[in-house]
Amino acid sequence: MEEDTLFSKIVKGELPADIVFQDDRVTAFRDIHPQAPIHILIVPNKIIPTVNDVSEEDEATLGHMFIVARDLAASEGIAEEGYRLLVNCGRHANQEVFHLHMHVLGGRPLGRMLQGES
Ligand code: DGP
Repeated sequence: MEEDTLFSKIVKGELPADIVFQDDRVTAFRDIHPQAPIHILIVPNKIIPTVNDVSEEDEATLGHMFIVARDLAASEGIAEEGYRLLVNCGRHANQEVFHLHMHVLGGRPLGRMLQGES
């Protein structure tokens, strides 16, 4: 049997989280350490550890994550001013939780994309 992740436990309701959206493919919840006024994580309900592990059969779910991001940006009131969608993959990107997730960040100007870049 596949080993649970922190996020698969949240998906199944075994760990508490501030869930803002859930359907049969994805779950969205507020990040426990928000880095912006709005910081939501969208995760596939199915465990995909990293972007390196995605397959063709995940295409619809991954596309659906963008639709959910769009709708959440609208409902959270950040669609017009703009927001950032971010997916970390692996060590150089500081990925902490090995269950693929899309960060939705907004509610303030977010600066340039990478720290230390002019
Ligand atoms: P990343 O570095 O891309 O793997 O980001 C992991 C994010 O997950 C990080 O912003 C903090 C968040 N996080 C870690 N543990 C929990 C948790 O138990 N609950 C929630 N809601 N978020 C968590």
